[in-house]
Amino acid sequence: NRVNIPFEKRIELSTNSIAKQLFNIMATKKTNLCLSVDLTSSTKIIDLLEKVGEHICLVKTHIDIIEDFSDNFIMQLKQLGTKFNFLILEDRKFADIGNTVSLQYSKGIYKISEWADCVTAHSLSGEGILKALNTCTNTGSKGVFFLAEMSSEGNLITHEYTEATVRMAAKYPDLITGFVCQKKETFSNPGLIQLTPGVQLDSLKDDFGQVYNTPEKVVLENGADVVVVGRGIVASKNPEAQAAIYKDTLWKCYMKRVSG
Ligand code: 6AU
Repeated sequence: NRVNIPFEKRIELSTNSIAKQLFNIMATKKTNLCLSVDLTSSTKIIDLLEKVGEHICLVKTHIDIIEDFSDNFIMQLKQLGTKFNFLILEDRKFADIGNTVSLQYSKGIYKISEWADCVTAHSLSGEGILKALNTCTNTGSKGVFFLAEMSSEGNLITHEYTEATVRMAAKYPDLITGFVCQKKETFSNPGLIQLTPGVQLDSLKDDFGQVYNTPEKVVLENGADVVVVGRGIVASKNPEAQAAIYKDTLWKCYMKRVSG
């Protein structure tokens, strides 16, 4: 079972270079925490990452919510990634036809393909989306977290949709880093990474349908490899201390999972 294999053993089972790097970072830094920096100020994002960079394996951005975006921000973000050894996931959730996605990925103001180690994408519009992302040239290695399930209440994803998504991903072993999903049964390939959002220690839901689980539930029961925490850290009074708490709690759960 993939969930019982330690990250360092899963490196060689990966066929995507970002998955290999991420497994390696998690194993060496001893953290499976992904911070979702859902802030609208680039200076606030940089300040926060200076404080919490040591605790995370991955930072997740929504680049289109930033009000003072600049190329300098990207440069600083990349520098912090090198300094603290974390990767960057742009949570763009591409969902259009392949041709449009290839433009959204590499053009416009954000030029995502030039700086994001990996991106998220929906399977809704079909395989063309993966074909497009695969064909687009970028500067280094790249990866895709494919959305197989969502955390929000009343989402329209069915079991059949999830299964078809996993089958679609299997055709692009070089490109797929893993799945954004909620359950360990969703896929079995130990070379792929389960990225699970919807985690908070102090809350069960928000006002817009987000559903939260505990670290124990998502890592031990539901098979999460990398856990996404946003407001649990970002909106807390002391993000630095909170990040350390999430990191320790999540890592303990992972250690229990692979040793038991
Ligand atoms: O911890 P939160 O609720 O403050 O933030 C959760 C983050 C948000 C969402 O856009 C994202 O995780 N997310 C995703 C992702 C990562 O693709 C999928 C999903 O099903 N639920 C979800 O919340 O930035």
